[in-house]
Amino acid sequence: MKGKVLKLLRQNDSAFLSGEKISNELNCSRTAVWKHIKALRDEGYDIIAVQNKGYQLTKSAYLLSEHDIYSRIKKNDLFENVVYHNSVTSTQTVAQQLANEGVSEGTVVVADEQTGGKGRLGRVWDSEKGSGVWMSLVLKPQIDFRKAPQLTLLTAVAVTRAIESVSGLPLSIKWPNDLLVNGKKLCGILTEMQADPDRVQSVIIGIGLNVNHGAFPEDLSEIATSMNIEAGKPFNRAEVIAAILNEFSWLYRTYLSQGFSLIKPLWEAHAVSIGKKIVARSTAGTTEGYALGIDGEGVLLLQDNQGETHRIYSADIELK
Ligand code: BT5
Repeated sequence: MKGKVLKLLRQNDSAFLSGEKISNELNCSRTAVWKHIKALRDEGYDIIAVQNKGYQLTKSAYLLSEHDIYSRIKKNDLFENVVYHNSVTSTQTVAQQLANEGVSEGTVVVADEQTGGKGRLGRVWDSEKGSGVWMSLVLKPQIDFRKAPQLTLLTAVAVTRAIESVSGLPLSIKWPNDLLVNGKKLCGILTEMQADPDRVQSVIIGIGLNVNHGAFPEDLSEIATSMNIEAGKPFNRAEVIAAILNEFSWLYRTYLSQGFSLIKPLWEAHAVSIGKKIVARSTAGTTEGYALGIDGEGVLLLQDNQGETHRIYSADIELK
């Protein structure tokens, strides 16, 4: 309900909205409206109240809260359950626990800080407090487990489109899970799955997106960037999250009904590694060659210097 009050105030675009109008819209008493306004103020929203005029949201705070995210998500979306934490070890772990407990598909776990953010293969994901979007999506797609990596590519498309629409920044996708701006990493995606031999139980998609960082620790400063650094201004993280979730939900629905074929050209339109000389490093070894593209399943096709084509399912890619 608090989220709905916030949504109405925001829709009113900094004009006054009467308590009566809010109570009519939300079918609750004016006392209840006042209680929610007070709670929003306690969260840091700057809402002024003027007699005979009503309420006005005076500034959009850069705070993050589940109500703020919820109030921006379009109706009838896949994502209706947002779980927000100030600080967690990893949103992946929290989301996996929730999935094990039977939470519904479309649950989103967001944290302001991660103390043990995870990359792939046990790497560390730097998740500074108050600066980024650290979130995990719980999905339960009825797909063959071999297709789960396609969801990484779908997520890359969703995040790319969302960030471009919110900020105008041009993003490129480096197969399989890096989003780059000006050659530096803005976002990483981690797809983890629990599956039986014949069925996927849950897929947890982790998105780590650098939003308002002004600078990075020394070990990352050469390779990482943020929306703030690239665009020269901060962004409201709840708006960024909602844009990602809104993009993701229609792409995901399209994917479930029509497969990967519609996602593939959207992915290719942003791919930076295709058509280039690359080195692919994986636990199976290192292959150098020419990235031909991805196949209909999202697998990377790499032609080595002897002309042999390799199917790469998972690797770190370095552009030559
Ligand atoms: C990834 O791994 O890129 C996946 C990152 C997924 C993070 C999200 S945040 C929400 C959810 N909860 C989690 O615990 N994780 C997910 P990988 O391709 O292995 O890249 C990891 C490498 O990226 C590190 O070894 C660093 O070199 C670099 N790195 C670490 N933190 C970074 C940051 N904030 N920005 C850019 N690069 C970073």
